[in-house]
Amino acid sequence: MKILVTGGCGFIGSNFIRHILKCHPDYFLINVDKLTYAGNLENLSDLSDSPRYRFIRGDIADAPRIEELVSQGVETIVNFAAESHVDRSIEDPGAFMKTNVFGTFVLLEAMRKVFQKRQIRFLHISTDEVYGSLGESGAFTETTPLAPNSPYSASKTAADMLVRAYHHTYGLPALVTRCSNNYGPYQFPEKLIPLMISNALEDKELPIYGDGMNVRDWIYVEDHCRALDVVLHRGKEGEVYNVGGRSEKPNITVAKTILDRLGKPHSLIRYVADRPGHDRRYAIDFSKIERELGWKPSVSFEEGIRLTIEWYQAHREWWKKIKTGDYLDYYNRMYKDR
Ligand code: NAD
Ligand code: TDX
Repeated sequence: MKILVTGGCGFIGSNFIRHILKCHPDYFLINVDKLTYAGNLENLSDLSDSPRYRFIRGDIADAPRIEELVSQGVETIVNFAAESHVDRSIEDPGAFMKTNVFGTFVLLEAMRKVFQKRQIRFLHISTDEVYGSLGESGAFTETTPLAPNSPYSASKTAADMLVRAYHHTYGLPALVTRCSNNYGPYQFPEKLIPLMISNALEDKELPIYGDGMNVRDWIYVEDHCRALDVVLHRGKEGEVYNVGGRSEKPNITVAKTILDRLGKPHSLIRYVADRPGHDRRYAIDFSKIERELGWKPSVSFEEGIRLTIEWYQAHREWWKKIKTGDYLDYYNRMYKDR
């Protein structure tokens, strides 16, 4: 199979590319990535000589470029490309609309031009954040009304709705997955877990928003990649599949777990002003994908966080290189005097 992956130089995309090449020895992957601040060629540098992998620098919002790529016998498009950080969407939402909404529209239009002539499918990678925020109990199912609260989640919701409309109106063969918070190797250190690990390793403060009791449902990235593999091959077109980790944790527990495992003091934790509009709790009901496609998460939080901490300890060069220049400007804007 020939797969066009978008945003493959980011965190989940790079793990997915490695997963697919390992599990499907006859597949060929094209990775189109704009290389924004979050895209990093080093995430896939081990594949540069692979005859089954090709990297192309490009923007999913560039329609002629995308049409040309899709015309090259691609059988599946897996759309990871996105602006993905909620805090950055609060600071400057424009790029989120351009990539997440307009970029998805460009991909769907390219699909519309070819899907009736040949076999092609579209797998859109969405997020649990489209459902909004939960109270103390309950979990998001695929039929939970969409109620996004941040510019990021609003842009992801708009993209989901475009995918839905293209399937409904044109019969375009598309599937959507909505996953909870991923963690693992190659995650950009602006997100909670890699930020906490790398700051702790440098004996820097761990900034915790609000009261630290916001809850996320953590999933190890390899489990997410396995779910996408299953949906890609056996999912039903027009359907949405929730993917979750069955690992709900308050942020403060995550921070303390990391400090304990690294033998660092809890005094490194600093409570800072809350994120505006901060969603309180996410939890995923993944019984549909479990029942229909036989997937469930296999890595416990304890195991996943151990593997992740070990990876960041062993790859200091990777994140130290990132935590310079523009990143430091961002970090100071976000956290200094907060
Ligand atoms: P990331 O920020 O690490 O990577 C995004 C990648 O997309 C980068 O390589 C970037 O260069 C590329 N990109 C951005 N704009 C582009 C454009 N216009 N054209 C081409 N490439 C572009 O993000 P991630 O955490 O790997 O998330 C990947 C996808 O999964 C996103 O769609 C995100 O919404 C979704 N998702 C993420 C999580 C999570 O916990 N990280 C959970 C659920 C869903
Ligand atoms: O410094 C921090 N301190 C803090 O308390 C950061 C960066 C985060 N937090 C909190 C905010 C959230 O409650 O930790 C939690 C996780 O934050 P992020 O890592 O920024 O993730 P989140 O906002 O939950 O969104 C993530 O999950 C869903 C991804 O970034 C999205 O791309 C995905 O769709």
